Amino acid sequence: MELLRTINSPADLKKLPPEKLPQVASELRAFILETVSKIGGHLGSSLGAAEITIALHYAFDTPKDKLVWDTGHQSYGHKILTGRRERMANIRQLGGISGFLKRHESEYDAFGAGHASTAISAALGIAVARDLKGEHNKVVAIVSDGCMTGGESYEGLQNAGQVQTDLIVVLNDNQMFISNRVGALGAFLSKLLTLGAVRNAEHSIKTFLARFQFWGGSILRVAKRAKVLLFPGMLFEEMGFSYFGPVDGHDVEQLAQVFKHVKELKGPILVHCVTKKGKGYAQAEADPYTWHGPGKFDVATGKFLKSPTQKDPPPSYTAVFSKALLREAENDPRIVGITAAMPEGTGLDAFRDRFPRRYFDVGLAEEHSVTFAAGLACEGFKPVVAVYSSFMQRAYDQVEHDVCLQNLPVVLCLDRGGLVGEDGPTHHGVFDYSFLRMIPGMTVMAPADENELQHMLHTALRLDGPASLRYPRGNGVGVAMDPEPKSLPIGKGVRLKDGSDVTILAIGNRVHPALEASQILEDQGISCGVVNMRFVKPLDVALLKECAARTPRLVTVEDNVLQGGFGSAVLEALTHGHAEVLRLGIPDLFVEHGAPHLLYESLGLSGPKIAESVAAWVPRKSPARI
Ligand SMILES: Cc1ncc(C[n+]2csc(CCOP(=O)(O)OP(=O)(O)O)c2C)c(N)n1
Repeated sequence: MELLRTINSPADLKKLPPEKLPQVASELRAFILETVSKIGGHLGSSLGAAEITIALHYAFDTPKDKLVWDTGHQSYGHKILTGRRERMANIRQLGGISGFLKRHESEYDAFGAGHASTAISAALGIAVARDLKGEHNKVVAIVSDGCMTGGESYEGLQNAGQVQTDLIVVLNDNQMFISNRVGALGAFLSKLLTLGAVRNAEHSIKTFLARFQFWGGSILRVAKRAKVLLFPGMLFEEMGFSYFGPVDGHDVEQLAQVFKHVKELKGPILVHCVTKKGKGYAQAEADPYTWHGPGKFDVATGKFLKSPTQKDPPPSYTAVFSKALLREAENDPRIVGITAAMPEGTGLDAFRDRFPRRYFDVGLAEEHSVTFAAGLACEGFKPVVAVYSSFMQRAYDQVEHDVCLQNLPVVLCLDRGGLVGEDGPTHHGVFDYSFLRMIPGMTVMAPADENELQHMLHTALRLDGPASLRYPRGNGVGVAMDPEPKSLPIGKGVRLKDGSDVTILAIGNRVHPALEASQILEDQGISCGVVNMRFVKPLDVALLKECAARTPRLVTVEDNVLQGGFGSAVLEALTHGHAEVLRLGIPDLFVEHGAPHLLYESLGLSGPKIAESVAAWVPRKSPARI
């Protein structure tokens, strides 16, 4: 790490001669590998973007020039070069730096991210603001090919083409998403590469760069335009961008030169860089899916280090969903499975392998996935859209306008509901109860455990209207699985335990912590009932009133924001002073990253913490009972 140790800001990087940049790249990779191997995190994307990162900071004047990274999972190199090398040791850990980009973390993080396809729009906004202020800095959006499949990227491109301000888009084309690339854009980009365009373009770029200094900017643009038809980037040219590439995204010296030159050009520019995901680590190059976001591993052998876990852990919710969907689909040919670029993450990969004709990976396009499902439902199919809770936020209008308004039987399966952990606030799935329950006609459920998940899927697929079920990241609670799925009564909760002092009304993956809490409370002499409400909507109002009649104190527990969530629904239903209600849930703030159990603990949502809150709220009957 001889060179990297001396780089504490991009200014230090710029002191190096260009021929030293390859060494910086290899040291940067080694550092990223060492960091991720110890604590897990995103790996392949940052390894692949090493040279682009170095060349950008070398060629541009950051932070005055703004780098806007799409998604941010490829930004480890950027963090290391911008003064956060020492802090990488606790990236994604509670109290440590984020695994994505955060404006408050560094002046070099021009725009926060975590969700895909926002960079071009954000960069255009920053560029237009620069123009309005009469300033002259450069703005660069760095977007990988997967993020280009999200509709917002095209919205940004077409607007930038119209505005014609100075904006550089670096397309980092590694031919991979998390999983294999899908979609027509990929086919288009691949065609450019198989035409031998990289080699040809390298030559033409060299001649182009050599001639550049003799041309004025406007002559250059005309000359470039004249070559449009010969150039492979016609799509982008047609959208008003000047296209350069494909460029070898691992030739750091050439990249730095290209960036130095394009930054002098006027108008929107797109530089198409070809890279390899996982570059420099053989295992990651060979299996980019596994190495997209690995856990701890041994760098030398590439072997994953097992953390001490239970001997036979319960299956993950994702695995249970995956299996349950297969069983439903075996019996009903109308079921189709839809994912937005996350087949493995959502468990839809098994469906893909079993029913390839009924499986659709639409790319990073959640909005499209939902309206596409609505279209299928119009024609009698039963679409299951499997998307992470936080990414479903993208498709809110589609859920409301295209699905619910037409009462179409689309099933939204929201994985990663609740606090997801190390990915942090961009990925926590803590808003869906609120944003779904306000839509007329929507059925909103959350299973308490993996067994209930299979029943809820079965139930949702038999509804004559839209439904959502949300379940958490990680393993189930270890309950026995019923051999056959069954339909649950709609809008009905179940009383799990009686109590005479207080009743906890719990939903989703807070049901089992609520049971734990009630046991702790019993030990303290507080008689605590527990209800698994199962449905946020329709809410079991009759059961609520029954509980209120038994114990005048009710506690709601959810891992959704308190604003408008399950507890709010309970309050709305219990008018006219039926009961006093204590609501436990996610407060009105964005929860930081960290291990889920630590986050649940710190927010008072673990079993013991729920018990603490309830005990503090329920008046003691007599000192003897304490
Ligand atoms: C809106 C949204 N949907 C899904 C994701 C999950 N996700 C993160 S990175 C990624 C793949 C991105 O592929 P690409 O842009 O090609 O980047 P690469 O990892 O290949 O560098 C996906 C699907 C996300 N972050 N945001």
